[in-house]
Amino acid sequence: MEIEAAREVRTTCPYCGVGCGVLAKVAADGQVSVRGDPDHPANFGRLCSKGSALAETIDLDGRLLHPEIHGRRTGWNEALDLVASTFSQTIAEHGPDAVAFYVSGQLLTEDYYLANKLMKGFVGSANIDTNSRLCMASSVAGHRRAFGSDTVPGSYEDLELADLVVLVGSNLAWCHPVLYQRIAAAREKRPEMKIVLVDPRRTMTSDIAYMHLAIAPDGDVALFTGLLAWLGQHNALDRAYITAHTTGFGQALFAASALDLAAVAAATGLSEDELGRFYGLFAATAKTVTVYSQGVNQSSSGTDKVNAIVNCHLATGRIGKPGTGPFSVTGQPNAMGGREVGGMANMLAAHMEIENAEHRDRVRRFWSAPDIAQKPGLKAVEMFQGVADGRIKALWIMATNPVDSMPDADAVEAAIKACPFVVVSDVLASTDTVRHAHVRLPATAWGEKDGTVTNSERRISRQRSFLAAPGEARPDWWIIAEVARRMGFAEAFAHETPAQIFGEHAALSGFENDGGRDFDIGAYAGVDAVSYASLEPFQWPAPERAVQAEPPPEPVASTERHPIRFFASGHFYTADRKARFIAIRPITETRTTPDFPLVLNTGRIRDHWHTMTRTGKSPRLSQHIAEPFVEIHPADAQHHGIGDADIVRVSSPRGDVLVRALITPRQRQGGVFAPMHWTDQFAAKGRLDALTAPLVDPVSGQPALKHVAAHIERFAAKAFGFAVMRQKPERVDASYWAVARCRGGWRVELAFADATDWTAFAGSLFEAPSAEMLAYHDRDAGQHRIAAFDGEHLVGALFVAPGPVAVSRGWAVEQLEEVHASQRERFRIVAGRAGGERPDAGATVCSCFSVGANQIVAAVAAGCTTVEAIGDALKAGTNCGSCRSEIRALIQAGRVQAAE
Ligand SMILES: Nc1nc2c(c(=O)[nH]1)N[C@H]1C(S)=C(S)[C@@H](COP(=O)(O)OP(=O)(O)OC[C@H]3O[C@@H](n4cnc5c(=O)[nH]c(N)nc54)[C@H](O)[C@@H]3O)O[C@H]1N2
Ligand SMILES: Nc1nc2c(c(=O)[nH]1)N[C@H]1C(S)=C(S)[C@@H](COP(=O)(O)OP(=O)(O)OC[C@H]3O[C@@H](n4cnc5c(=O)[nH]c(N)nc54)[C@H](O)[C@@H]3O)O[C@H]1N2
Ligand code: SF4
Ligand SMILES: [Mo]
Repeated sequence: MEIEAAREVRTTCPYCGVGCGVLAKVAADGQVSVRGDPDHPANFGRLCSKGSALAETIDLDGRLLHPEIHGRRTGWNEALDLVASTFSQTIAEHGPDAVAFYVSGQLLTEDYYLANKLMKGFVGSANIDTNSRLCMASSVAGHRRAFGSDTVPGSYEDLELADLVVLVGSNLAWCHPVLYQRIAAAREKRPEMKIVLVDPRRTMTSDIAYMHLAIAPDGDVALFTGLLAWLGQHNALDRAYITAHTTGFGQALFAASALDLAAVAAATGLSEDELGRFYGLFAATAKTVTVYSQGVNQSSSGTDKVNAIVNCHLATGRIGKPGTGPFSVTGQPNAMGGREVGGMANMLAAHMEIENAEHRDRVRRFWSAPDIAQKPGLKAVEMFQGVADGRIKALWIMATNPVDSMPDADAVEAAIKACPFVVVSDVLASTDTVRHAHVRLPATAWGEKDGTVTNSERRISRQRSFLAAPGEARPDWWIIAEVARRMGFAEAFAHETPAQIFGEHAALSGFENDGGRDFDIGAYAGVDAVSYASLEPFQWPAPERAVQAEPPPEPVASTERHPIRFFASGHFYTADRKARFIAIRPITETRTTPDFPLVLNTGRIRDHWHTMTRTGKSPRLSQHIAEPFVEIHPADAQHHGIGDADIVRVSSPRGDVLVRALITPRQRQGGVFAPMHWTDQFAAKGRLDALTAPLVDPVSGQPALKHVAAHIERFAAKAFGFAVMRQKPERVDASYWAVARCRGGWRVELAFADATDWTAFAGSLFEAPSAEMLAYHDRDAGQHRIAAFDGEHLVGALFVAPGPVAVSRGWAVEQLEEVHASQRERFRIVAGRAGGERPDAGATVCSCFSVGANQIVAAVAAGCTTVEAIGDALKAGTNCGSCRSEIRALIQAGRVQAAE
């Protein structure tokens, strides 16, 4: 037999905006493995837990493999014809603004470019918006107000060169783990480097922080306007930079001076002493980078937060120089690419402005477009309101799951259900959004598709396919081009490869661009297939001309590894080429009420990605945190009568969820935090966005997803349960359930409002009528254990108790893969204290080597006092390193205990 040599393909991770290079290998037997690309300048070989587990997410389980109309399988021709004719007809009858596309930062640039071209140039409406509205819109708006363009000035290297890194509303350790690791490594080399974390919660990122400012929700505008005033008072300004390269400083400083330090302290919930120490540190450290993310963007004052931060950098001239700059880190793998193609309702293409007639004319001529959109379209929240009130009659959703991720998600779901025509392009056959589509279009997934993405430091990298497209799945760009052709725009959508699309996009960026527009990759205009195939990661700008025309070349390249930086010597993209200070007055807003007295803050966990459509497939990633939870401060928990591991109902005026209580002093008092990831596919009632409000930032239109008034109460469960089983349960008849993938099958956490017939319940859960059932019941104690066997193999086991079930999760999961040869062995599952004879590994900390918290605690007790020693003893933390901050926290907790 001939053995095929394994192929290794250079591609890019499809998760976060760090944009790590990945080497994917398909072995001769078809097994896929991945490792970090040592030559990629984003990660130099590193990958986090999610990147490392990519091979576990590419199976075909649950994939949408054929086009469907009203749930019926059909061929591409029929589906595409129906989409094209319905959109055309709707436009003919009701005008171009009666249709809309809702797209995603997870599309590749080529897909995104065509979607935007079709809507803005050929439909003639700007009703294309994207989940980036929920993610990056405030940064875009802030950049445009200050710089005249949506430019991220710096590079990742600046995070390593800085002496002070201020992380604002960013849980870098969990959400941009490889960047976090780069900073942690730099700090290990230069211990004088300091990190300040500004976050209402003490997240895992605080692990490397010199100072954690547990700011009050939305206190950021006050914090940074206070800083500007302080810099002014303490003579810590770069007057030369301000004079030469900026306008509006006087007004900004005047506005900032409206609050004195005591008022800033009141608005931020920080002490004057804390403020003084932070302000002094900032003033004294020339090499400062301020990194910010959703704690800044997802706010009703998001754009002001961005400009309050940018103001401080402009005032100190800390921009564009090595180790300096405001740095908005992007969430999705192609959030930046989406901005480059103008995929938002208020942008055009190639960083041109829809409000600018000259720009519209230029794009129209370049595209030979009949009907270029004349005005901005509906932004995400308005778009779904437009769907709800019937203004939008045909909607096409691509690569996003708004029924779970949009604020006021129940209203969004109702709008989608009522919309006359909904098309969804997705890779899965059943998500909370896909299930409402009239037409389902199967898209190729990561590993099957080709194109480019741009990461947070403006670096464009190739995603390359290494797997064949399954079933009839097709790339998103192909689907869009086919629909466009069928709508009568064949000439403008004649592209046959992603390379042709990228070449056109690059050409537009350079078209009539004499240096007046920041986004210019004209060097790649009309790139040929061969060059595109071997395209190396590059940072923009990459203009066609070697030397820019007057004004002098800008941005300047540094001498180190030649990263490109903007704005060291001014040359902003405003009319006078000066940056604008924005005068900002902080407004303090109280959203809580006596009925909803707590601030609900929402966000992410380390090992899950958004609505879990991919990470939910990985047993390793699903073990880190296996159910939805709410973090509550001990004082608030006590006040509301909530105990650890209780089930809690979190409600807002819009809806409620049922989640597990996690009581921790890491949470600020007066607020609670819950993750956004759980959907109807994974939990009984975990869709967090059913609670969030469609309240948006007035400038950017980005929703305030981190500040929602909420109420918590203990759910009075009569019984709790835990089960493991081979097959995913079809239906779970319990008030609370959360299902997660595990090795050998699935695990379910349960809680019940009333006791029930447990044997019958187990039967319905395992759906194995012919299985041998073994049971142990202690009715007085409310303890029940039921196991079902198929010969020597466990089909499922259910453990019920009156309080949170104490069985070892790790032990129970292992039983699924073990052989239970004798009746005696089988009976052990239900007899005695299940797994009691073996130590429980505890909640998974290290996903790569499946090491649990209890194992680490035991190793600490046995004398391992460093992360390295734990690594030597257990291997934990030695692969991707994403868990190193958690290991360090466990070591510290061990030390505290030892000292007590
Ligand atoms: N593991 C994982 N990584 C991801 C993702 C994922 O789903 N999972 N998604 C990616 C995407 S699309 C994005 S956008 C990024 C998001 O990355 P991050 O923004 O880092 O993540 P979040 O958890 O949404 O929010 C960050 C922090 O903001 C804090 N915060 C809340 N309110 C405030 C406030 O008023 N002020 C301040 N200063 N902080 C506040 C929260 O407590 C939280 O810790 O992550 C990306 N990376
Ligand atoms: N409460 C709360 N809500 C939030 C946030 C928050 O912090 N708090 N964060 C917001 C932010 S920043 C973001 S970015 C959003 C993310 O929210 P979503 O975009 O809704 O989340 P995903 O789960 O990433 O959805 C991606 C969808 O695309 C599908 N898909 C994957 N690959 C492809 C492909 O190649 N082609 C196609 N056509 N489909 C594909 C997946 O199966 C999935 O259904 O959530 C927002 N919502
Ligand atoms: S940090 Fe992790 S999730 Fe983000 S791109 Fe790198 S490997 Fe992927
Ligand atoms: Mo995002």
